[in-house]
Amino acid sequence: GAWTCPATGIYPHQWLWDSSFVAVGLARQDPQRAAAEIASLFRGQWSNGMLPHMIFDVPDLGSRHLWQSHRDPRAPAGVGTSCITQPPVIAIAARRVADALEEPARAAFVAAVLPGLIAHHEWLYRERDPEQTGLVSLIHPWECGLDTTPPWMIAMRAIRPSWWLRVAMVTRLTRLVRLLRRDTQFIPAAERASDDDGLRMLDLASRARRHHFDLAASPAKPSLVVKDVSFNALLVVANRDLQHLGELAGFGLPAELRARMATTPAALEALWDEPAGLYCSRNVNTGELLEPATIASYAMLWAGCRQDRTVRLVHHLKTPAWQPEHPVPSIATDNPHFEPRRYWSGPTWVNMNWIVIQGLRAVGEHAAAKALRTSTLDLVEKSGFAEYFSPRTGEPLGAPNFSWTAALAVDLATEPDPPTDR
Ligand code: 9WN
Repeated sequence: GAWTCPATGIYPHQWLWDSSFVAVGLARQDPQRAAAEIASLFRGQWSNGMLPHMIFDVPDLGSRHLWQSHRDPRAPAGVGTSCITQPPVIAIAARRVADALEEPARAAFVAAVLPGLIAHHEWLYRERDPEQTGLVSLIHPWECGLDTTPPWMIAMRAIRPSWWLRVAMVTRLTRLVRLLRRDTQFIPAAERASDDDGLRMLDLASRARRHHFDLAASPAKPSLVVKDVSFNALLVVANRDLQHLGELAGFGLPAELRARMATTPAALEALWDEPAGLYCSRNVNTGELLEPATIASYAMLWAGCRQDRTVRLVHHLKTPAWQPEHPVPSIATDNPHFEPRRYWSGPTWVNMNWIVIQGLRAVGEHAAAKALRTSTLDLVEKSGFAEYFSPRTGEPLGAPNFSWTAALAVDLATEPDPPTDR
């Protein structure tokens, strides 16, 4: 059909940033199909502009029960969606697809997707940054895309769970959840979120549902509201690409949106963690930076940041803790939270490597970008298109035949003139 699931079995639905990465790869081989992949994401768009992180395909009672989008008047009719979003990679992908298409298909594609893209970016600024800080807020770890990344998990564990989860934890009924978990039917539990973290994430989502997934309507506590560093850094890149698409279409973006977009680069500097020498996400409710810094920090290279901080980011990236046998680990290998086989707590992910490669190129670190491109392609050649990999051994982990691993490997392998080689 017109869209790609992340992997058969464990991920049978459509995810927002997965399909965006898939379109990046398809743009190299089949731009028309890539255009269809992007266009298909607008099936799920809400009337307030939000592009949801999931569009459901096959009936999945658990997920539909959790979100219940069919009860929300803002959700599209006849399409089941989640009620939260994911990193705004879609405008980045759409620009690449547009650049790959020839006229008149290009103009038709841009005209078709631009209004929806603008509406999504407007929603991000209007509803997720009502206080106009320049940084959008996320309300659930699933929104940041690096779901179980240690800083988010640590912040989440500090929140008092709902009564049902407290009872389940005290009576250790949480152990029974393993019997009900869908993901661990496909993937070893040691490579996924722990049972407790999984339940805490469900608890957070069902609480957000009580407040209609509306940040403005949610009580400050207990809730998790985060100014996420890689989400906002990718938003800066996406804003630039949205601007480019507007130019292709021959009209400027709405003035209010442009004004809000212009505030994000400077606002991101407030996420700098001087002792760590890296950028961190911020917990809005406590005001604290969320330690430890993770691979999310390096997305700032692509967004663009202060020159002295760029130097420190690049320096960190080249240290042994970030350069194990198969870089780049999702957190530094010398961090106490590093677990080489568990999901976003250590493994190497091809989508993050791809983002780091774009960032290194953006700051002129062409040798480092070339080395990472080569090591990423070597890893895929050795271990296949796995969802993630052990940064120590290169062992394939998570789902096999994972779509964005394949798509981004295609992108890297078939670049006609990799900037690193110039
Ligand atoms: C929840 C689909 C998605 C990715 C996320 C990744 C994982 C889902 C899950 O899979 O999240 O959204 O079931 O854990 O963390 O980045 O988009 O591949």
